[in-house]
Amino acid sequence: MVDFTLSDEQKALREMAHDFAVKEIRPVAWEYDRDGTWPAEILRKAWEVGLMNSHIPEEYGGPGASYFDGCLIEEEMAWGCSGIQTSVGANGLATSPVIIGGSEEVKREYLGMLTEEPKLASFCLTEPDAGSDVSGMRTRAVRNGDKYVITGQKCFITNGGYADWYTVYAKTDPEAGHRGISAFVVPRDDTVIVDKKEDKMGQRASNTATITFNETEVPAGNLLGAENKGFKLAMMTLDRTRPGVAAMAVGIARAAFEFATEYSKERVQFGVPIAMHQAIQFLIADMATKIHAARLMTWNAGVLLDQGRRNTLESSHAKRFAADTAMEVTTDAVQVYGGYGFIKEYPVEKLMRDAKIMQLYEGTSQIQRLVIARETLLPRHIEEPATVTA
Ligand code: COS
Repeated sequence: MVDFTLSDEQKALREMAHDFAVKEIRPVAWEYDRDGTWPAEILRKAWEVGLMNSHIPEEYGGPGASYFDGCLIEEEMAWGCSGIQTSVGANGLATSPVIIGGSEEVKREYLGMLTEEPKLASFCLTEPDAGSDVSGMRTRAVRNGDKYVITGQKCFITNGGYADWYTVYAKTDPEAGHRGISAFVVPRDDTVIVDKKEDKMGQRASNTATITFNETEVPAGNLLGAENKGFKLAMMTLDRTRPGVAAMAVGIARAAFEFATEYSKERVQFGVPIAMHQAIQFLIADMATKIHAARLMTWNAGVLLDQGRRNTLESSHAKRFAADTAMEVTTDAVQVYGGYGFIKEYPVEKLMRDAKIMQLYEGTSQIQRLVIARETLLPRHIEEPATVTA
């Protein structure tokens, strides 16, 4: 049976996340955006109430929330501020490969580290010359006895400047393309250098850094999954995290939609509130439909994961549609505000800037279309175990 009704527990969870966004995030969101303030205190509070690390299983000290429940949280928190939620949620991206591929010892140590204290971890895949083309990465990991030595540079790393450990992808067989990549857990030490904090268009409260690994040594046991299977681990991770990004995009779009709707009832032109004009009504109607569709796609992609099914296609549908929706809806919200929408004193210009990254990170809208086209034209039947531990 298909039923979109939330259970009482899910309603309570959504309400809790919404209250947090109202009380802790919204009051500072525009100020943090202006100043690029690192939201340390908000991260600590989110950790305390269980809105961080939601996917870490209970056996490692986490709340063990479902992917669907994660989507409910991410929409509400991003409604508050998607930059702050990007920082709150980034542990989910870094821990997913550990949950899928880490040994029991690695899970206990590194997932435990995040649940015992409000610490951070970052996902290091992208490089200056390897963005969409993951297999073009140059970072190397060389086995040396019972260690791997990692050397290379990663960029656009969310929370990179504040992370205590990193999930790092590196070439272990440089001649083998995507079949020569492995993933590792790398604790931060003196050989891990934070090179640069980016000054971004939007999501300015989140930290985005360049990280250099300078002959960083990790125990061989920090390998995630099998050697040379890191590409698959990255793709399985993105299948699991893209619904959360889609949920955030829905949150941004909803925030813009609410501001625009309220404004359209107050702003008077030609003697009536502009909401009385069909030109505005049609903009509002299209926003509402797109947000509704994006949320349903997001929920669908999350539910499939909770059922233990591969959701590559649905995850890309949701990410692509919700990200494009966030961009379109925030742009239209600025349009509803007219000239005022372009002014920083009004709320929607921040949302339009924030929305842009949704079409870029965790795979651009073009990469999502590429995945959708491949899955549609040449459906793959990948046998995907729940974990890929060697
Ligand atoms: N789950 C499991 N395995 C997957 C998979 C998935 N979702 N997608 C691909 N694979 C496997 C394939 O089955 C194939 O396996 P074999 O080695 O056994 O043949 C392998 O991975 C390579 O797949 P493919 O040929 O599709 O790889 P490509 O390099 O052509 O394309 C894209 C992969 C472009 C889709 C991928 O590189 C990608 O998603 N890029 C964007 C990266 C991204 O999101 N970056 C943002 C960083 S995080 S902020």
